[in-house]
Amino acid sequence: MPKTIITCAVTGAIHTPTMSDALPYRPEDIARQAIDAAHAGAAILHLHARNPEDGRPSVDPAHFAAFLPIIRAETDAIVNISTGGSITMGIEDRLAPAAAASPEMCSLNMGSLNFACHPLADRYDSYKFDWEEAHIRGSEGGIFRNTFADIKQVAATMGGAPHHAKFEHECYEVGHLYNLAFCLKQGMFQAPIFLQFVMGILGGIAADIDNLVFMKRTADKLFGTDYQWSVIGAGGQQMKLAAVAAQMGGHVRVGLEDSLFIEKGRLATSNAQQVEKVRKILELQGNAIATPAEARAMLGLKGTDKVSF
Ligand code: KMH
Ligand code: ZN
Repeated sequence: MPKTIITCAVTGAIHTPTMSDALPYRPEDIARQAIDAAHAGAAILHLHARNPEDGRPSVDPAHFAAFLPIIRAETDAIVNISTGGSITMGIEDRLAPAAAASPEMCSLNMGSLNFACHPLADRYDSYKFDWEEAHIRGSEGGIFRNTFADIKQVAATMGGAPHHAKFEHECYEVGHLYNLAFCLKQGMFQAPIFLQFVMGILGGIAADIDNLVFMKRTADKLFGTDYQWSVIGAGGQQMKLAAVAAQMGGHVRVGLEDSLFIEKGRLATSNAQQVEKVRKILELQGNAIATPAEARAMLGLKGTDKVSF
């Protein structure tokens, strides 16, 4: 069984500060939690930035530059910068942080979808910041746009010279796998590709084991054996799908971007707490955890000496 790569998605652009005191949005907190997650066993850090004043999702490269060097100085974890931004942003703006930092990896969303979280708004009767409620309720009318033109632009900007980034191909439903197969045939990407099955987002495929097997079987049909894959179980399914995926030879992603909880009804106190929990589960069931160096070799990454932060 290959070693299992743990990715930690530290803050994202969906959850808001009122939802959890543990959700980091100041650069020093994003850095601290990313470093702690790496020390707990995360080989890849999937990173978004926030406005340090009010926690609003940000794609300002300066907000990433405030924490990237700190993370690099303290861990050899692989930095994976999001090109997802948030659903209200255009692809040019979403690309800016990765183009500025030239990370070893960046995300690439393989199709458009409704990416909604509006039902969460009814859980709160007041908010820390004035942008939060509109952000949450606004997702009801939003589309997370990732057209073939958008995908091509991210692939062209980040995949070849000068960045040579490896993509975390985020697939929210089975059609996105077919989009990826088309783009692969167009020569946009080089094998081995790294798939991220994003399951449990309102607007995407539901997070259950049947669907995980369906996504895996479809990937086998489309990509043969020349691919690596990982799973995100958003919300309450996070640990269950991680445990099953690791037994199927897949990798796993945890982190407060994808779930604020450590178990049903109990908020996680940090990203590292989720990494520690998933690492314990995986090791108890016989999975060995990959180091950043092992993950680099498995994914064919360019190395930290080639980044720009
Ligand atoms: N923030 C979500 C809208 C990515 O990082 O590329 C999507 C997202 C995907 O976070
Ligand atoms: Zn993300």
